[in-house]
Amino acid sequence: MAEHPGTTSSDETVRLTTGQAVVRWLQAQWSERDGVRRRAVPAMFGIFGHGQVLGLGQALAQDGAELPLHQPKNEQAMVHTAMGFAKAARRLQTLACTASIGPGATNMLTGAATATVNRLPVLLLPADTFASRRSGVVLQQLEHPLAGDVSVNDAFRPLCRHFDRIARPEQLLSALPEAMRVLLDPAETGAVTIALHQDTLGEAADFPARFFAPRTWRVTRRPPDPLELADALALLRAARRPLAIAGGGVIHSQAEEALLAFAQRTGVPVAETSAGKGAMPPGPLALGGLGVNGTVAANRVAAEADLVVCIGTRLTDFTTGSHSIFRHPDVRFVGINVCAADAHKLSAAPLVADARVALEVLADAAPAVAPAYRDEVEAERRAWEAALAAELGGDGAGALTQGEVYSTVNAAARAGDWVIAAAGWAPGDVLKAWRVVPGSRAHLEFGFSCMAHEIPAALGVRMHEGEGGEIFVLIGDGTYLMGASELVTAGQENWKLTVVVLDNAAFGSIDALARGKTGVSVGNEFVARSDGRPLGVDYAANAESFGCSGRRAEDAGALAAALAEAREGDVTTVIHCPTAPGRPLPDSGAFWDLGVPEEAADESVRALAAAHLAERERLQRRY
Ligand SMILES: Cc1ncc(C[n+]2csc(CCOP(=O)(O)OP(=O)(O)O)c2C)c(N)n1
Repeated sequence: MAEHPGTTSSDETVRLTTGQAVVRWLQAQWSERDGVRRRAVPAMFGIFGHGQVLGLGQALAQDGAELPLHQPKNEQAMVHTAMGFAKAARRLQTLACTASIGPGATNMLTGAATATVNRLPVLLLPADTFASRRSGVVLQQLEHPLAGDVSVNDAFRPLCRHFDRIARPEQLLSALPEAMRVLLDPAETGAVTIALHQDTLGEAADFPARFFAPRTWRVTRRPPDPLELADALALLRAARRPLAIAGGGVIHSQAEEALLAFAQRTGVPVAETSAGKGAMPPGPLALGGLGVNGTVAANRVAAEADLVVCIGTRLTDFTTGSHSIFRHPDVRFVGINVCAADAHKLSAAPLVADARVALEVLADAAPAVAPAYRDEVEAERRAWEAALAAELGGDGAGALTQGEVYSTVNAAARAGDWVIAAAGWAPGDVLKAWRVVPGSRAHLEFGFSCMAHEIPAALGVRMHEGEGGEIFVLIGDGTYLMGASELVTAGQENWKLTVVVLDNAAFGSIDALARGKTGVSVGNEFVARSDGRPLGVDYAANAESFGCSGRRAEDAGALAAALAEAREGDVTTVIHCPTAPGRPLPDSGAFWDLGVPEEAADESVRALAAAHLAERERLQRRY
């Protein structure tokens, strides 16, 4: 990028407003890993209001030549877009998101939480009240009865990995570098918020010109400590039935090849978490998803594992089956993670290190498993694949099933494609049933499982990846209804997606969960209050109204044809698939602790609760 004039003399200053300084500084920031350098924040998304239209809008117009502004249709959505971009960039880049004071800012809260939970960097720049209080209570200001210095932006504090508020221009000199440090630190990253007071944004100061010189942030690969490594190797040598779990950290670290080499050299089978989907290519040692949304094969091997090597995973209760999956009486854990808090989970022997470096060292030093164990694992994998294949077909009654939709889309997937899912049946089903074609990638946001993450996140992936492969978005009708408006942005920016809407006329997964666990379901079907008739939303027509191509597919053949057409076309396609309700894929066999109603008038509810408590007693272990 062009350097700004005057960066050579150490005394030189440049007079800029706070907004102009933010815009200039962001353009000068680069990240570097493994010798490859890229812009750390190559673009900004924003919806303007009175809070930042003058201070930041003017700055972008004047100084933002290399910080293009993109317009989302909802502030929450743009944070999801930044997450998709960051996931595709393996956390080495992200986007800035700016929102106005008040509702614009609070619309970003859900996005902030989603990013932080998923350990994905996003830079949020909400406008804030008048620092000078000159204008009194500004439009959209919350007046807190007990604290004069609180604004709605304080709600970001628990949702972010770093929060700051700028009341004077010169505070940027320390605030911006600290924000970037957190964003690019693999152990600390998540949402970072810098709240910008509305009046401060327009206030000018003499900044040292050197502050705006290009700066490269090196993202290092933390090597394992020799003592921690020795402990991990001792455990691997003693293990008879080891299992590895690949989490999102494997993907962020670009450790897929190292993982495969480790597995092939040692024979240690690998199961994946949602964030780690696609870390291990399909093959003999790939057991697929682990836990509640996992495969029977992975869960059976996990049940008898005497050593679990957790790589880049947060070990949520969906992965651990609410602490019920690992049942070997003497099971031990190794935690490979750049984040020490994760490395220590389940009282693991910690190996606080970059996943790729750690796996490369372990692959050279760890022993191979016994052939008999390898055969046993292979038998489990084959049995699962046969059971899954039997379930992926139609239901014989003509209606499309969820399994048919996934298998038809999966059959259309090629190297260079992506699949994205976040809430409802889709992320669990993709974890369980989707084969990530080598050379393609998956993004399952199941840390926060935020409905309406999918389409905006897919835009972020497309923005990062450029033209080329297909980006398949698998969503339920409920999720479409919650967050389809970014389809307009897709057309506006010419970012092509292929969105498959599974229409079961309900919040189907929650409906099934409620019925399965309590016998009753309240408020989950999409029916008219007056007479219970189905709402009959036409999702294809809705998408057409946004400028997309809309298709309706009622059987697998029509879906395959629509997918082929979508690939050939150059606009976003939404394929509306009415699906048979209540036919999920084969159960993983894992336990999930939802809690129980301890009192209920209905005997059948009490019986279900008692059965759940008995399972909890039988299966759950506190390590
Ligand atoms: C923002 C948000 N609100 C609520 C939920 C809880 N929730 C999880 S899945 C789901 C239903 C999703 O319905 P749909 O998109 O139709 O998918 P289906 O369950 O039918 O597969 C709900 C309400 C959530 N995950 N995210």
